[in-house]
Amino acid sequence: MPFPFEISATEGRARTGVLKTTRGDIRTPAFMPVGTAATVKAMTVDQVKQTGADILLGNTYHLMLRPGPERMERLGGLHNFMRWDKPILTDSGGFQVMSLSGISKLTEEAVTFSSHIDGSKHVLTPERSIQIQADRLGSDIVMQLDECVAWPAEEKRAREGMELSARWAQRSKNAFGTRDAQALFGIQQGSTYENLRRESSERLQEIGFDGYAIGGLAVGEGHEAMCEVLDYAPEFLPKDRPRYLMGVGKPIDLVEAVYRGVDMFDCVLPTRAGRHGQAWTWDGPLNLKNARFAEDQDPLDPEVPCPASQDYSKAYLHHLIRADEILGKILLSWHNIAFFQALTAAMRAAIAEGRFEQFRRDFRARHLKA
Ligand code: PRF
Repeated sequence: MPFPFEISATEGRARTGVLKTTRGDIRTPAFMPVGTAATVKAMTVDQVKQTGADILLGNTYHLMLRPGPERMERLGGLHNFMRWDKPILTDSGGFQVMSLSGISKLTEEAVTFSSHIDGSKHVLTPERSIQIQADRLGSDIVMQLDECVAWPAEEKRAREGMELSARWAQRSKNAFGTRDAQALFGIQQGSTYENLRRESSERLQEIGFDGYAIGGLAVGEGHEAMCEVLDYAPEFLPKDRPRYLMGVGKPIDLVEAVYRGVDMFDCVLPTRAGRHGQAWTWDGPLNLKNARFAEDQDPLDPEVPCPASQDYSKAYLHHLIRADEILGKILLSWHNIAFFQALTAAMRAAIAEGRFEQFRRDFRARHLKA
């Protein structure tokens, strides 16, 4: 395994530890801010670093369309291009094809799609996705190409997607080979079917990956249904490798997933919500557009170690958002990313100190009270 994963404490199914990469340690549970187009929207990499993020997520789909993988390689890879020297995990592209591109065609061989930018036609195979991620972008953690079946799905359809993902897992592994300084993660699929999730996990483990993701969740099934799948899905994966729940989620989703044995997360929520005037706090989400903040002199959260959280009044943020000023989006994105990092840091500390059960109870009581 290229990257040791050292679990330092557990409480029930929850774990805390460190994934040690050549570009630095990833403290788990970890939240990865999303840097879709080689930028965490509205933030400098120095700001992102200050929030305590150990790793960013990048997207094959976006970067292969613009600026293009070969150009990216000539420019020294994604880290050099965007000036981020810590680890980067890249998603493989299939999920973004399904959610963003025009007409797409899925066959055993590849996914063919037209660009959401200019309509141009592109083909992504498992092998090409690995080549773009590992060799052109220079990603530290590479994801296999998979198929995320839409929810709800009948079992037959869910099985097809799981089986195609398993065959693409093998092709991805063959294309990746073994590397010292880069990791490859497999992706469990199977929709809401326990037998499919189990079979998916077994097939991935036979191939052997450096880490394992849980895909196909947070696609419309809702928090309760997702938690029901997470009651069993992480347990099917190896205890000694990191488990990554893709595209999740709200703070309550993170807490409940960590409780069930998940180690890593990514989501556009903090930055997207920030651009729309929503601030996430220990007391839940706040809509800064709301007139009740017009003369509120308090900061968003004096305890979140971030200038955006401590130094600006809610009245000022309310004004910036109402006036559609760029700074409003910047400050709320910054605060939200800092809050998500504070949340994962608090979970790590709680697990390390054996009080995660209590943390979860307190969090639920405070966060859901509204
Ligand atoms: N597969 C991949 N990326 C993803 C997902 C998936 O299932 C999801 C589902 N929440 C988000 N991002 N490759």
